[in-house]
Amino acid sequence: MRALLLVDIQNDFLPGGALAVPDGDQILPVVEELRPRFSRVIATQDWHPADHGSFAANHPGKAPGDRVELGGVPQILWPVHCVQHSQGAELAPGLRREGIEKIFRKGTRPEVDSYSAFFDNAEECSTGLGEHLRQTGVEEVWVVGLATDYCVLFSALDARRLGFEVRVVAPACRGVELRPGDSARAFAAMTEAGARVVDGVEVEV
Ligand code: VGL
Ligand code: ZN
Repeated sequence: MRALLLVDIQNDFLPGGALAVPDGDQILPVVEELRPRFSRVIATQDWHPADHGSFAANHPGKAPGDRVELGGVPQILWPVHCVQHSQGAELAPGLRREGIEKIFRKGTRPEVDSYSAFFDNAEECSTGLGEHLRQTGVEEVWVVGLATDYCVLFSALDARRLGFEVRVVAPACRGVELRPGDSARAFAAMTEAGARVVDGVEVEV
């Protein structure tokens, strides 16, 4: 069985949001067009406490884009974003709620970030997504969302590592592009790991 994984399609990652992904809103029509072809749809939400260690504001003298170590792994510092229960953490208004069977929240522990929908960046804690997919008979995970070069990338890599077939629908993803070319490099890394980057039209009904 296949499932569609909606990665972090949240207000703060849309234009005007705290960590706006350029053209992030343009994935919405593409995502909605894909959805009817999936009987299983699962979402993730970046869901940080206000004291989260990935926020530059929580490191005196540091600015977004600076690098530190967090949870024993390298960490890029971000603007405050997706704070639990804030408007910015809400799923995008243009994203239909009906039919989303479960939402997995990540990045909830202040001491480590979590780009992947499956594990935190230190690979210590599972969100439960992998177990859920396996227990409910999913073998093929179709990944869409924000951002290509962070959460989509790490989610696709972990899905491969866990043994799932992975498809990433490129027109339904956008990247932060801190450095130009980051999204292209992310797609290459996903392909290298055995994921197939597709344009979506080949999903069978
Ligand atoms: C993300 C940076 C920080 C993402 C989340 O969803 O790609 N990126 N937190
Ligand atoms: Zn985050």
